[in-house]
Amino acid sequence: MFESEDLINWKQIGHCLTRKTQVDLEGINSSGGVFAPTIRFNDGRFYMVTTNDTYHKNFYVYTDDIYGEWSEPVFVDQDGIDPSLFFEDGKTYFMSNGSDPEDNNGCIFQCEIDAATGKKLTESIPMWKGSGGRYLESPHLYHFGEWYYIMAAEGGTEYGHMVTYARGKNPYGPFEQYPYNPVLTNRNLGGHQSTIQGIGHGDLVEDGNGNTFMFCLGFRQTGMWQPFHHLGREVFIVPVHWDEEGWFSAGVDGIVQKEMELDIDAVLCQCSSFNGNYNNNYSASFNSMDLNSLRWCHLREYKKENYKFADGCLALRGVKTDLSGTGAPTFAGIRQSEFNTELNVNVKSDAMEAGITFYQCEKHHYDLAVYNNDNKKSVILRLSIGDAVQVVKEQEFEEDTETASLRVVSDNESYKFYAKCGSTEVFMGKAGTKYLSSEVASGFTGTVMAMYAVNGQDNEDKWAVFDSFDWKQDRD
Ligand code: 6LW
Repeated sequence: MFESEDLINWKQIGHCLTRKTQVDLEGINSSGGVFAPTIRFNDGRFYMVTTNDTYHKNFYVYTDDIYGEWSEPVFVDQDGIDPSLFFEDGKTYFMSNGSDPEDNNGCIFQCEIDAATGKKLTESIPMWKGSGGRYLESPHLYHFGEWYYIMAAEGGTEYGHMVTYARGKNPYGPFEQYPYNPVLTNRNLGGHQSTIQGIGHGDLVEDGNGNTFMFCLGFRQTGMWQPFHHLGREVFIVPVHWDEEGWFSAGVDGIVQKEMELDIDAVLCQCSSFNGNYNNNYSASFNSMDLNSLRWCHLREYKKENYKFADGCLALRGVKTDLSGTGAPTFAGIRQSEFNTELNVNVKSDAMEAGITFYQCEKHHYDLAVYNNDNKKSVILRLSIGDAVQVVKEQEFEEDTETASLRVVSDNESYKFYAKCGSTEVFMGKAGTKYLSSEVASGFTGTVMAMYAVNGQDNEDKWAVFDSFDWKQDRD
């Protein structure tokens, strides 16, 4: 959850799903779990509606305090994914994607529910079949002036992605589609014209000063001729312009550009991608992030007994679960949100293995770690790329050395790994960013840079102490 006063600078304020009773991720593969959350507000209450794609159930949680805890899940008995809510005249409309039983083509279905219980009050009926693109998803309904607008994503969250819409006089339609659909897409731009691709999943917002914007997701491929993205999807904002007939257009001629100047009353903004902290240089260290920081990512479950933070150091106790499974290893990471990064950590470890990993999913990650084996302590660089898992270099600790300094430098193309476990720093190797990309590893989420620890048994009281964690990124 992020909040902003200018739609450009964002501050993380919390998470919606923080308890196993809301969503149980045990055993779920990366990019499983919840899909496409939508936030809506009505009558003093915030709602976050989403799909648990592992159990194929649509549900929402709600809160009356956006800075506090969210409710237990309220399930809605309608199929499909990418649900959304629309509130009007005391009615709550629930919509999600699906396929029309008549012709099995994509279709948006809608029903009315009791917002307090999720109980369906009307049948789910087909309301719009999109503009004809594949994978009709991510529906949202709006009411501006005399028209209801239904907006959706088509093409799938890859290079064919696009935003389309239609309008009608009734919340169930019939709807007439925008004559110039897709209203927003970069699918017709080659990488040489824009490395911003995969634009879809639009959602409209008004800034209270008469300006309308569209938020959407997309990704940045690593280079103009490199159709690979390893940072996951990112949030983009583009301006929306209304014409006299009540149609709207978005972006610049329907595309998302890296930056656009907008001279409007309330918000002078550069429309670009941002990741919650719209600053060119990001940094983090134990000076600014203790264990309570909202920015930490863990895998599936945070077993807090295995994490200690004291005197500016983070101590991790490994469990038997390692990075290659779908359990909950001891893991504390931050999302990598720029191509250019440098990560430096010092670690003193009694654990079987402990260090840093650049993690895309169970089968795609690069690990630079201290390994304790039969009284020999060394630093290893292990590359896991699908079924190819290899320790590509091992560097033994020099005598009387207890702490290893690990360093990783990345750019669009590669990660370079270094280790100092004696008198000099050693180059351990390099690995391509493309093998952590969604195009190679599949999935939707981006790379997480994390500290981790693994032990031979679950109850081994062996810890790894990271006494410094210094991470900086730079937007090119
Ligand atoms: C999202 C769906 C999709 O729910 O990806 O490719 C899913 N399409 O719209 C995860 O973002």
